[in-house]
Amino acid sequence: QASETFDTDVITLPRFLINSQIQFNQKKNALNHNNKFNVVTTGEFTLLLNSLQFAFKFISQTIRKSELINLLGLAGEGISNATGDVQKKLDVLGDEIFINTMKGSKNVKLLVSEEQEDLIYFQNNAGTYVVCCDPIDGSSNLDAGVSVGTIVSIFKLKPGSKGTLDDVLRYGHEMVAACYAMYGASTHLVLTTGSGVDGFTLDNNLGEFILTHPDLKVPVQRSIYSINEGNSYYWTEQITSFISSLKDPSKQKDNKPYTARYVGSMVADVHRTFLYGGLFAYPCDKKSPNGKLRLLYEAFPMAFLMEQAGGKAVDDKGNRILDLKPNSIHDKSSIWLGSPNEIDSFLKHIQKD
Ligand code: AHM
Ligand code: MG
Repeated sequence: QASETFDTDVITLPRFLINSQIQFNQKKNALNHNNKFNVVTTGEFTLLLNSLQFAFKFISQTIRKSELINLLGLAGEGISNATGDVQKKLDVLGDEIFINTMKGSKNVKLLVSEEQEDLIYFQNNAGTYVVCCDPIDGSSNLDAGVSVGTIVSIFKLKPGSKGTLDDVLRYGHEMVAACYAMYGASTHLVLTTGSGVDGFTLDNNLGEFILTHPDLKVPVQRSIYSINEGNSYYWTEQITSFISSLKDPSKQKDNKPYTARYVGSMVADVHRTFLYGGLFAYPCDKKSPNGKLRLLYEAFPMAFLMEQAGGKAVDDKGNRILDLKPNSIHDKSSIWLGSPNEIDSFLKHIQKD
C-alpha cells in the first residue's frame, strides 16, 4: 500500500491550532461545573499565529533568495535593483516584513521589535495581543549562510487596557505564548502556548509547517556547552571556574570532558540544545555588564520554551529568567539555559540550588 510509506494524514500548523482550540474549549467547559454557559475561545490567537507563520515563511524565502541576489550584484549599500529601488539589508527587510504582517493581522495592538527604538502602537487594530520580536536574530551570520532565526514572545493586554508601555514591561511568566523560527537546512517553527512544546518543519512545496516534533522534550543531560569563550578574559572568577570544571575529565561521571559548540546565532544554539541537550549561556562580563541578550524578545521566549520542554533558564545569579521584569523595552539579561542537569550543576556551582 502506497500510504504505508507516504503519509497522507499530516498535521499542518492550522490543523494543529484548530485541534488545540477544540481541546482548550472542551477542557474549559469540563471545568465549568454549573454548565451555565459554554466557554468558547474566539480564535483570535489562531489568527495571530496564522499571521506569524506567514511572516516566518516570507522571511525564510527572502533569506534563501538573498544569496543569489548578492551573487548577481544587486544587493549592498547604494546599489539599485532593476526597478531602481535601493536593495535593503536583510535586517531591515525582516523588520519591515514583521511589522507589516503584525499590522495587517489586526489582532496585535502593541509591537516591540529589536530593530525599532520605540514601542509600536497600532492605532487601527482592535486586537488584544502584544508581540515582541527579534525579526532576524544572529544576523552577523547571514553573509556566511549560517542559520539565523526569528524569536517571538506574546502577551495579552492587561484587562481593560487600551495598550500602554505597562502592557509590555511585564514578568516573563505573564507570557501567553512564545515561538521561534529557525532558517537552517530546513525552516523550523518551535512553539509553546504554555502546555508543552511542539516543533514544525516547513514543507516548501506545500508551503505549510508540518508537525514533526510533537511534545518536544529537552534531554535531561548532555555534555555540551555553548558560550562565546572569546569573552572569557572578561568573565568573573565564578564563571571561569564553572566552564573550566566542564572541561576537566576528572570532574565528569564518564571521565570525558564536555564538548564545545557555538554557532553565534542564539536560535541555532538553542535549537541544538532542545534536540541534543546541554547548556547555552551568555553571561554578563566586564565588556557587557548587563549581558548581551535582550529580555523581551530573546531571553523570555527562549526561557518559556525551555521550561515547557522540561529544561531550565536562569541568570548569572541563579534567578529564574521568567521571574525577571524589564524596566525598558530593550533591557538585557545574562542567561543560562538548557538540560535540567547542566543548569543544576551551574546553580550548584554558584550555590543557588
Ligand atoms: P543580534 O540580535 O544582533 O543578532 O545579536 C544576538 C546574537 C545572538 O543570536 C547570539 O547568541 C549572540 O548575539 C552572539 O553574540 P557574540 O557574537 O557576542 O557571541
Ligand atoms: Mg537578536
